[in-house]
Amino acid sequence: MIAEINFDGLVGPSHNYAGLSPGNLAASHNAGSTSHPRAAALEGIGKMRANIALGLTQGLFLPHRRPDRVWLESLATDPAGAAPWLRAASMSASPMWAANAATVSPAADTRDGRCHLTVANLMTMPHRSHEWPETLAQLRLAFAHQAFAVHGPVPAPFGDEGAANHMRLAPAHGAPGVEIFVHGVAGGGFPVRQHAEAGRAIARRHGLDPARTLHVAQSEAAIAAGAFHNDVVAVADGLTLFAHEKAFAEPETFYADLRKLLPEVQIVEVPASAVPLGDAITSYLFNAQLVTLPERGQALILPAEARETPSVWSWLQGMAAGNGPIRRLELVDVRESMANGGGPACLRLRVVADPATVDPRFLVDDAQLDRIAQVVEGHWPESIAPDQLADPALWERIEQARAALLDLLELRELA
Ligand code: SUG
Repeated sequence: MIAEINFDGLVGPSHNYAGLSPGNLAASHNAGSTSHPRAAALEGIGKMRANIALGLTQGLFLPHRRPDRVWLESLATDPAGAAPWLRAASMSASPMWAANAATVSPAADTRDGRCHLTVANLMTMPHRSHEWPETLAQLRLAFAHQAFAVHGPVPAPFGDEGAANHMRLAPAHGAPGVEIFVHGVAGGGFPVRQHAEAGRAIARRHGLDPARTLHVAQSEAAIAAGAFHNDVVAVADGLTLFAHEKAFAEPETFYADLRKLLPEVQIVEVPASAVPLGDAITSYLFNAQLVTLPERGQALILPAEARETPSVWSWLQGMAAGNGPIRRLELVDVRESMANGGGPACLRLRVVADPATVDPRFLVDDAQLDRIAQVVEGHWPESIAPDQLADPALWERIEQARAALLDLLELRELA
């Protein structure tokens, strides 16, 4: 049975605020704050439980080795000798943002009838550039079944940040769809993280029909305002595209092309006059999980911050009361991740596949989440202040916490 599985990245025990992502305003603003890894991971687990309660299938990706000694070694240093920023880059818990793990094309869209995944190279930000080898190792285990084809990263210099810059619209998860690759051209003063050539290369690798694939540019205004990924200003599911008026460089052309391919598409565009770009970005209105519920209808799983932003909340209330496709709003509290610029949608990677073809160690239910929460409560640091990143006792604690999780999940081969 084909379903959409949301794989959430479990927040790792090294979660901290080092301000490593220029252009990500929340992360820059919170640089130097004290983080709370245990609370952060429990918030993420709470979000997974909320998804399960909605009847959705839930999967999990694991935190990576931190500090990343292998990466530091390739730079001829180690955690003790590395400059503070490099050490921080080796300690980031950024793999929690699973929307940046890979780009996924479901089997119904691909030439060979397999579900294709390309691991994201994340090469623009140093602290994320070393994620892909461990992500790839997890993808190769989770999706070892012949129903899947797992690809290595797109080569440099074409930056690729995965599903955060990819959308899919289809009448049903298992039906052929239209895939949309979104790239940046210019970002005002901020870096552009998704290169157009990366999307084109992935579409070719995945065997997508060029006639049902679109490549569109983000607007420079959106990137300059803090939309470092498309999923900060747009999200799609089923036949619904939910986007800010200022998300795309040429919205009219994009919408016309989309309507030609998918006449039944419903484009819910939020005007800047109702929700200014700045409010959309601070509230992460669009970094919501837009999901089709088993009993039909769509729900938007939003960060609690959406309710605290008056323009956003009033727009949402109007939308839910109207006759559009999105009628149900669910709020989740992922504040620790939000403070680093990662909302509900950043924390998950959608894979459309038969759950029976996925390695069950990467799937979770409430009972398994109870066991994972116990490991988090017993092993994750309560807090990390910036100066602790240099403390060998913290490195050891983080390494032991991950080992306890691998033991529980019987995934010691990832040690
Ligand atoms: O890449 N933050 C992440 C947030 C990723 C959000 N993902 C999506 N939009 N899909 C990033 O900017 C901050 C880490 C730090 O500064 O320590 C960070 O990497």
